[in-house]
Amino acid sequence: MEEWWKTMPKIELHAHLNGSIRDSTLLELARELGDKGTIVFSDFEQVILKHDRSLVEVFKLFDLIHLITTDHKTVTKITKEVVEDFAAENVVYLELRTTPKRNDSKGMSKESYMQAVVEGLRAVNNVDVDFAHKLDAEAIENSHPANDRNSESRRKKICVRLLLSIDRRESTEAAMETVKLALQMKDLGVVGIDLSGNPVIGEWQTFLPALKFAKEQGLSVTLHSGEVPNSEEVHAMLDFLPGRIGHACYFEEDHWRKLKSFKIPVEICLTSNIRTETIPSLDVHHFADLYNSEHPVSLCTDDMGVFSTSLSHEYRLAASAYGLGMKEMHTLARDAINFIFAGNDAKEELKEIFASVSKELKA
Ligand code: 6MZ
Repeated sequence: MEEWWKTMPKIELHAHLNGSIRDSTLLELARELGDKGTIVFSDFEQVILKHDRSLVEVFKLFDLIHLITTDHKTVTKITKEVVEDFAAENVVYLELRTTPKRNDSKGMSKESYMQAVVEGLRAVNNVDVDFAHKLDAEAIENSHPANDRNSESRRKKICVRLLLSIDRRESTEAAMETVKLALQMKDLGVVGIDLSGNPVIGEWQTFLPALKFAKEQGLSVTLHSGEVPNSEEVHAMLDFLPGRIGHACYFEEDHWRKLKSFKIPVEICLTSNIRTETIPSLDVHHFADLYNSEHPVSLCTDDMGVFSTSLSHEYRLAASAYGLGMKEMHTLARDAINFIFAGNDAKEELKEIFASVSKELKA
């Protein structure tokens, strides 16, 4: 059974790059900074090794992660590893989100940070990464002779698209800079914008101009919504009609009604919600109601490093908590194709992948 959740094809729509860092890499990077005297390693070791973190502690850990991940080479290494880890558990489509960071003292601009991310996608070598548009995919296929369409030994492939995150600490101008960068990087697989960061910080009105601009320019938008109680903001976010929303933990009756009538898909992060105590237990998690009312949902990891999880684990967890079988879980994974932000080519390719597994399940 364990193996089945790993081998079944899956789609990941809500994964933060720097929340998905391997513990071993985080420890290695922290140790290096400790040796250089930039941080006191022993202070951070405990934080890294702790696995049951509250929402407040999670954001403290992100501050540490950001201290550690300030050079381009590290960003490239993390990106490469994260994509490899998702591919290893048969994630066939990954929408990876990250906050472009500017760090003048390190000579890092938002653009150079994103270039380092793209370098990381190019550096993956144990699986083919289709991250840009058709041309790149063809170039990748041609570069591997084993990959011709008739070959039995086709290499594993993962389709990766990028979302640029606006951090709730940012100003309107900084958010706008991120959206402009996303537009500039469309040919490198950037398909949308995410609004995330500490949910008790920042005002919706600050980000609205940049998010509106993103939408007008044809970028898809997903919003972290309802991670803390904030009824007015949730209403404003739903009225914005984002392509998807993440979490939806502190939703009230009228929010659910609106969400369902607008049919906005929800990115569900079970382990994250339980660990951060935004939902007390799986039996009262809104996944069950949304699933039963056939509202579009997709299981996601959020931060597989920070929460010590994997997408396979999230599927196994949902199957056992809500009594769902392999066929239902396969359908759940497949139906996420309908709300990925990539275009029709990627959708068609994914449909083929899932259809071949459906046949096996029927056999
Ligand atoms: C809100 C979150 C988050 O962007 O540096 N992030 N924002 N809620 C969450 N749920 C617990 N998990 C991660 O990845 C790390 C950043 O993603 C956002 C935070 O802004 C965090 O600093 P990147 O790659």
